[in-house]
Amino acid sequence: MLRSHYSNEVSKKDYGKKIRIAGWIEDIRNLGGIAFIILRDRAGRMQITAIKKQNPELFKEIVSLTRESVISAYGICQQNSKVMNGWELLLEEMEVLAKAETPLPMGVIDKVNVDFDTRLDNRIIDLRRDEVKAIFMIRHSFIHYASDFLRKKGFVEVHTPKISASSSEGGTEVFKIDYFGRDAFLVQSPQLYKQMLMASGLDRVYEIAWYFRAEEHDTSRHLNESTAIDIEMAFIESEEDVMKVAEELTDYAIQKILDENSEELDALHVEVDLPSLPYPRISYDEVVEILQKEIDFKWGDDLGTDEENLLAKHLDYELYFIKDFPLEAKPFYAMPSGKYARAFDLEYKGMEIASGAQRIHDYSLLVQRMNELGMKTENFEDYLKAFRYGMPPHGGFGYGIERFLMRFLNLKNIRECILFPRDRKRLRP
Ligand code: AMO
Repeated sequence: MLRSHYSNEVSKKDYGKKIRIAGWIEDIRNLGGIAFIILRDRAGRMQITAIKKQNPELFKEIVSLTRESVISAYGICQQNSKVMNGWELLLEEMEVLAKAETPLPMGVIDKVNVDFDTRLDNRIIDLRRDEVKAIFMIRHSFIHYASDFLRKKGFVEVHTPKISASSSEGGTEVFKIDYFGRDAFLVQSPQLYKQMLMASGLDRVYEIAWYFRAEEHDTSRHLNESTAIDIEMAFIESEEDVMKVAEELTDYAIQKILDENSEELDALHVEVDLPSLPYPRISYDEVVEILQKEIDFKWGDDLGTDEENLLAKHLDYELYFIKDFPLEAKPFYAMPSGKYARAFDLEYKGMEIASGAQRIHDYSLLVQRMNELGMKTENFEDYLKAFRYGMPPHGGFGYGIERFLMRFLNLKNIRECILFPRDRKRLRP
């Protein structure tokens, strides 16, 4: 290997021994007879010290390298309480693995503000910055701990098709593609498949899913390609069983991130108070009452960004459920209860981060609802078939990964939370 230690793996027992480190040159301070090179790897930074008279050729080579060039350096790991980490590498050998072109399209450590588009256009370099990398390390933890939680609760990880013959959420917000001369769609969510799987006997499934949505929104909270944690569970008594999974998953993941990612949270200047369980439940009717005190809002109206923000201002908690929505506000598969749907949204600081419901499991009721909404049932033959041969009561949710991160890390734009965002304008890199 081109490295024996990451920067954070060196300990007292390595002092006085030869080690090999590798990474990107962040900075070079050449004082004439001695040079200090700051090398960055995934775990942090470390100092390489090169002394001219010990090896003039090597000294010349290292001080002439451009910033962000990649090297592997070998030498003695020497204790030095005055430098970062308490040690430095006294350079004996070096392999230049890749020279970086100059000038860089954007700086890595410079404090000058780079605009967001330049950052996204140069995302690979952007990701070298601590506060950007931190988002993706926390994202990695969130998905890991959410999966960990679900597996412990008996959920089986599945992967369902992303190319489908019918649209999953109804509506027009689908990307149509040419599938060997036939029309096909990129799925808006795994909704139809995860429900179908409830008739398979797997009982509890989850998917770290891709959503493709051709919505025209150009906002700070919408992506055209996003990821979610989707779950579906059978034999539930009500949507409360599903909400319990959503809140416990959130609580578990937040606790774990607080334990494991303190460095990254510091890099992002994020302080989090762990909300206590259970998260408050507010009915849509209560929301209407609160909103009507301030704005013109009728029962049945959609909760848009402005309404969600206004509501959040009236509440003194950060994570809460809104439940019992008007039936019309929710998709065809949500279980009706009079004029309400047995559906919920999980809100985080005034933004929906997850939504779910108990579903209709009775075939005739499902067909009736689809007819009422003017949907063509012949386009949903495979989905409907799963309801004809023994479909247990079930429910689930879709939990937006970027939405969660955006709120958890107090980020202003959802595009910060996905490596290569896709929005109406951006199809590159
Ligand atoms: P919904 O459409 O509410 O429900 O999506 C679920 C969650 O996914 C996230 N999300 C998005 N994030 C970023 N950009 C988007 N364009 C976007 N659209 C959705 C949100 C949202 O709460 N099938 C149902 C879920 C279910 O009932 O199981 C569904 O897709 O965080």
